[in-house]
Amino acid sequence: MSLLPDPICAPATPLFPSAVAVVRVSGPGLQSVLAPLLHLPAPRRAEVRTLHWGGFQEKALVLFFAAPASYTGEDLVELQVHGNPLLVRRLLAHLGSLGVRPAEPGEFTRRAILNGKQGLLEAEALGDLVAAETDTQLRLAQARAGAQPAWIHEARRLLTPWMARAEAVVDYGEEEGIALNLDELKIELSGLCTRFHVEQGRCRAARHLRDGIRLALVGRPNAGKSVLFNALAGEDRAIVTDTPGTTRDVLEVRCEWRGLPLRLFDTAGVRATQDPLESLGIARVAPVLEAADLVLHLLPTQDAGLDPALAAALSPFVGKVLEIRTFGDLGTAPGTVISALTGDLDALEVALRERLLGGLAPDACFGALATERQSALLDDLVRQVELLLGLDAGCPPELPASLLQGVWALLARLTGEDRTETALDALFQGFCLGK
Ligand SMILES: Nc1nc2c(ncn2[C@@H]2O[C@H](COP(=O)(O)OP(=O)(O)OP(=O)(O)O)[C@@H](O)[C@H]2O)c(=O)[nH]1
Ligand SMILES: [Mg+2]
Repeated sequence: MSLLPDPICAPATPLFPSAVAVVRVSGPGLQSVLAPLLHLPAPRRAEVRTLHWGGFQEKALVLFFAAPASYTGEDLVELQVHGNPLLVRRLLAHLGSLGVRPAEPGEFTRRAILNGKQGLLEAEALGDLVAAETDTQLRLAQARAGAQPAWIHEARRLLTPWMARAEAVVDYGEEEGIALNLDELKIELSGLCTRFHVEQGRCRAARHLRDGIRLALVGRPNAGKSVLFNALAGEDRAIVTDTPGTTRDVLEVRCEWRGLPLRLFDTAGVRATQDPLESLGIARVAPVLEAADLVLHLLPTQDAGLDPALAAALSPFVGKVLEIRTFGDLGTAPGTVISALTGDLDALEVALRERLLGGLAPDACFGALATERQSALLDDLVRQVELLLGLDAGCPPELPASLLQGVWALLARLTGEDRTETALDALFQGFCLGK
């Protein structure tokens, strides 16, 4: 029985009318598989070939990457044809008749990982790169796409000699009387633990940036919500007047403000009212608060207290409410004071960084771990190292050894070197075809 993977193909560009479309083929022995359609050029030399099939004749620019020097580690062919979706579908169907089956989403990258051409962390970064919607998200993904984080290498270098000893302890400890020097181990691990904590902080911040921040603007009528909404969005989206109760519907805009990817929501001013229209607008505020990552409660500097209706609306969400004093050009108040009208928003930037990024600047998060999977494993790593640091001298010698092996195994899961298929399955569910 042959264990060779079957050849796969997919469009690597969207199926829309465009100048050029790219069809990718990967698999072993593509020279002979594709022989009925074309004679492949020498590896890495772009050459034009006329492809004939089913009555079509298409001039294609052909690139051949011979195994193992390719994205997937297998023979890989890229056919650049005219960007007609029907043409691409016909070509893919013909490839099917040659025994090349359609690829699953992410299958090219899956093969790249299985062939050791790509690490799991880099593949996850690639997924983020394709999905990024703002400059920060692009930079964040690019910083991770290039290489494995240096701190993982450092952790491995530090742990390697200890791993050998741990194995000896687990295998022969009892008979041979071998034990780990726990004090020495703890000294080395405490530096590592500090580094893991730093990475945890960067990771928490990076996740906010990667996922985007749902930010709701709430306050009494005329608190300056819509002016701030427009200022953060960088466009004149919301109507602003000095009539209280101007905004009725919830307005939403996606933007990046000072490096923060935001999904901003402007809402109706909350107060007790008899006006049926205004009440309808106010009824729409609670679901926005519910779904928000962070609620900015805008309170004008001249206000002494809260309208009871507003206080009641905010009370279920106190944990995620940040108070911002508006109208800073007309008065002062304790706390974070801004004036959206004059563009004085520096205090808001500081407050958002503090609250969401643990005080970090967005670009300090570049290269940090950022997916849910990575973040959960990083937390597990910290817990495992903290368990080791908490061991006392009288513990059985196998305990530090097996905890140490646990740390090592978690690092391998993080980088994908343990080749768990479930991690790959989860990753590629979100991938597009041809990637
Ligand atoms: N001087 C000054 N005026 C402001 C400031 N922010 C808003 N305003 C003015 O206050 C009025 C109300 O601003 P909006 O942004 O529409 O207030 P809102 O909170 O959206 O009000 P509703 O939609 O009615 O709930 C407008 O005349 C704004 O120009 C500020 O920082 N300084
Ligand atoms: Mg408004």
